[in-house]
Amino acid sequence: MIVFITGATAGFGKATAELFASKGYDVIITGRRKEKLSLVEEDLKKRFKIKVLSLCFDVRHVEEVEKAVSSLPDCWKQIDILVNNAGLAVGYNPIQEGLIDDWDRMIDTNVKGLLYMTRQIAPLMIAKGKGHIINLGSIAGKEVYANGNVYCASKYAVDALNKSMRIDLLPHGIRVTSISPGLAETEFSIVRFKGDEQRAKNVYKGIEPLKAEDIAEAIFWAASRPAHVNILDIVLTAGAQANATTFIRKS
Ligand code: NDP
Ligand code: 8X3
Repeated sequence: MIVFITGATAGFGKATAELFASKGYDVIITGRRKEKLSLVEEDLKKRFKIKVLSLCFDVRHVEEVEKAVSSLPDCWKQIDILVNNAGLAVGYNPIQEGLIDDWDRMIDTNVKGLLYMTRQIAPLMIAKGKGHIINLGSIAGKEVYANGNVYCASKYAVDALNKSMRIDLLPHGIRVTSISPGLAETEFSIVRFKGDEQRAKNVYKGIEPLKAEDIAEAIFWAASRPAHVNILDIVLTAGAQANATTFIRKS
């Protein structure tokens, strides 16, 4: 079995690659940071004795996505599961102060990148007559919060795409699942706050957030249900989080 995971140099993607590898899957991992990608590849090969293929590209660039997928040897094109995970939040401004470049990065990565990947890989699954696409949504794609504006909009778009691609792909035996986590501690907030580690830490202050491994388990559970079971959406939060805006923080 082959699982293709975008954004596996850190966070959920890396933890998901490790979990699938530990279960004997061969994995295709991607990301833009070549060194980190190579380290993950070496580590997975060493620890799990499975096959690993790493592809270094930016999901925002359609030509890079097309080249990466078309360059796969035929045996690697037999993809069983695609995890559309690569994504990010950038900035935390009210709409009237938003930076256009931040908006473009989020929309181009979270929405267009996911579409470019799906457009390349869904036909390979259709040719096999089966497959499973797992999209990383978010609690931010269910409810909005102050200053979340464009990030929330990008994840609402993922929610809509998840529902609509499920309809389009149903006749082809392809299951489509959304995983929609709340606060989880990864590189996410460091990226959102552009390297400000203290500000990133404050996001999780007084809370035990979800860990990348929790999300990996949800992804693996959805992917490993028998063929007659279709998991539409898993929304999961930390124990101290009730919805997008309600938390209990210990002082
Ligand atoms: P991380 O920042 O830890 O990891 C993000 C991954 O995405 C990295 O491997 C990064 O790799 C990759 N990535 C980002 N942009 C691109 C790009 N343009 N092209 C290719 N790869 C890219 O974040 P998380 O693991 O937390 O986030 C993973 C997904 O989960 C995202 O879609 C995020 O929106 C979503 N999510 C996160 C939550 C959280 O609280 N952490 C909660 C809900 C959803 P590289 O930099 O090497 O390219
Ligand atoms: C990430 C979770 O609540 O920071 O998608 O938007 S949140």
